[in-house]
Amino acid sequence: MKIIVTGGAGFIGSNFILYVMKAHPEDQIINVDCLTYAGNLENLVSVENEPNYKFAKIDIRDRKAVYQLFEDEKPDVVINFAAESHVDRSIDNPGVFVETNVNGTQVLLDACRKYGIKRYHQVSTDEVYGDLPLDRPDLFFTETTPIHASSPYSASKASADLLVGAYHRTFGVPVTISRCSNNYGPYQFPEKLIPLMIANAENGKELPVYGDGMNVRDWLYVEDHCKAIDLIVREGKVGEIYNIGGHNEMHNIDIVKIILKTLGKSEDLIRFVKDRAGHDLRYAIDPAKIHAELGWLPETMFADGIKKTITWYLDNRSWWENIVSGEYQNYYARMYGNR
Ligand code: NAD
Ligand code: TDX
Repeated sequence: MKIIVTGGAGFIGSNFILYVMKAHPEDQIINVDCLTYAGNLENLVSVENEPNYKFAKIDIRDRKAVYQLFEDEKPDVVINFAAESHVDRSIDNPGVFVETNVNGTQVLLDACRKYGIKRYHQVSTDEVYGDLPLDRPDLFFTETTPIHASSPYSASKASADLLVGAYHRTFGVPVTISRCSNNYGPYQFPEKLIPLMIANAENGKELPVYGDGMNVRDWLYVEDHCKAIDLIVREGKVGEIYNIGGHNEMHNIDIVKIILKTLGKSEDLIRFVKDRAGHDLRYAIDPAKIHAELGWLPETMFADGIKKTITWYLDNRSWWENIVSGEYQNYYARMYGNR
């Protein structure tokens, strides 16, 4: 199978490429990524010289370049990870989220329509469902929960999902969509909660917790997400949406405390800061469908996954130090300077 993986230089995309090249060495992978601030080819040095791996520096908004790639490569499958992915950045500057997440998705769908495809898979998020109240632990997102996005990021991801569904119904493009909860693991950019807190604690900087720290996220180890996507692409039913999550809900403050404890640092580093605008209270996925239909279950318990993740960041200091010492400092000052 020839698979185009868009956004393959980012956090989940690079974990997916590393996973799939091990699990299915017979497949050919084309990593399509325009290398925004979040794209890092260092993640893929271990496979960059493999004969079944290729990198194409292409922006998914660039219709001409995308069409040319389809014409040259004739892919069987497209898996779209490429996106602007950080909620805080979408509050700061929503425009690029619409451009990449909505218009970029449409370009890929048009290319699939024009050149034909066996499967187009859209990597979406639980954030398209909005949030759940903190005092109703009995409620979960299912695939039929109405779309109800809160941030410009989640609105752009929800819009993309609607386009994907429309291209299936109207033009018969063979699509699937997955909506996953919060991922953690190696190669996550240190603007997201877990790597940001690890990096700050290691550098003796304050740990900025939004609001009262009681918001709830449902954490999944990145490799479990990758396995689920791989399964959906190979065995999932065309036209279907699959929720992915491992019933692992945690308050943000508890995650921060676990990180500090594991690193042997003081809780005095915690600083409660001004809340995120429109901050979603709780995400919680009901993964019953993917379990019943495809037999998927998460394999990594949070206690093990967070240890592995912290160890990875300690062992790969230069990977994130290069980031936090560069252009990222301007972002950090803008986001946290007056908070
Ligand atoms: P990321 O920000 O780490 O990586 C995104 C990648 O996309 C980067 O390599 C970037 O260079 C590339 N990209 C951005 N704009 C592009 C464009 N116009 N053309 C080509 N490439 C472009 O994101 P991530 O955390 O790995 O998320 C990957 C996907 O998974 C996203 O679609 C996101 O919405 C979804 N998702 C993420 C999570 C999570 O917890 N991180 C959870 C559920 C779903
Ligand atoms: O400095 C921080 N302090 C803080 O309290 C940061 C960066 C975050 N937080 C809080 C906000 C959230 O409640 O931690 C929680 C997690 O924040 P993020 O890591 O920014 O993730 P979230 O907003 O939940 O979105 C993530 O999960 C769904 C990904 O970034 C999305 O791409 C994915 O779709």
